[in-house]
Amino acid sequence: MRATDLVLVLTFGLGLTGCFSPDVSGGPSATDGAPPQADGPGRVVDAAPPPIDACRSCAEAVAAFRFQGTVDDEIAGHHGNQVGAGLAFVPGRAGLALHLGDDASYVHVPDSDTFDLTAGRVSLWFRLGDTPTGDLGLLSRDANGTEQGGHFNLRVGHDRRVVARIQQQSSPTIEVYRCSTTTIGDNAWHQVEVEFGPGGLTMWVDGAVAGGTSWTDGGGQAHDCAGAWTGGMAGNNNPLVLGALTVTSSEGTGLPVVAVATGVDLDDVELWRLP
Ligand SMILES: [Ca+2]
Ligand SMILES: [Ca+2]
Repeated sequence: MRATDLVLVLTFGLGLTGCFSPDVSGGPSATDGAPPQADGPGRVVDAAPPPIDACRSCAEAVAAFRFQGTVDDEIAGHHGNQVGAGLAFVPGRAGLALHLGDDASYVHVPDSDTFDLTAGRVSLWFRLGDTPTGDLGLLSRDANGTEQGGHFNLRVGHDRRVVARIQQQSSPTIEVYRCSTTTIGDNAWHQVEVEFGPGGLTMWVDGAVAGGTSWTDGGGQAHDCAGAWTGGMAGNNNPLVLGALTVTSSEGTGLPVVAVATGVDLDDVELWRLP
């Protein structure tokens, strides 16, 4: 186990059940309950409420989870599996949202080669509820270490800052973070968007660029949030997990999960391919 992941294990051990809820709209979204409709090149419109910002040059919708009573993908059949008995569908920002009710329940989406985005965009909406202390895993396509390339995860950190991490198989391992400067402490809907690839790595929270320069994890280790990076998710054969992190899992399994986002509501999780 790498030192970084060991720190994360320790962090999660202290606060195993985190949760929050996301909303993705800064880009292409589809209207809840209706099939996605193209609105210009590669864009899908979210009818209500309107997206915070427009999709930045998206080329193709890869997956979209609206949680209208299911954990199905409405783009290409990358349907999720409900793990645990604590998931529920509750009134969300548009239609229903997914509520993560306990520390053993999350969504597991089997791996797909179409998730191996060289240039891509991940976005979602979340709402913190009665969340425990510790990290709250929003989305993870990760595993312990970096045996495979392109590991990615997105969380609300122990300090309630929004943090994205991407890793690359290398020697030594390349790890690049993006982190918000503001903290999320309310029970309102927030959107996080991350774009990666040749155009660089950028994260937006509620439409504003997340401009933190460093983030200290729950284990006390500081991480650079301003490093340049142009890699993507290529080479990653891990499942897509929603509502937890998989930073200690075995490659390709998504197990075990940590930092389950207990108490968080999630909505409009979207993956896009960028040109
Ligand atoms: Ca929804
Ligand atoms: Ca990893």
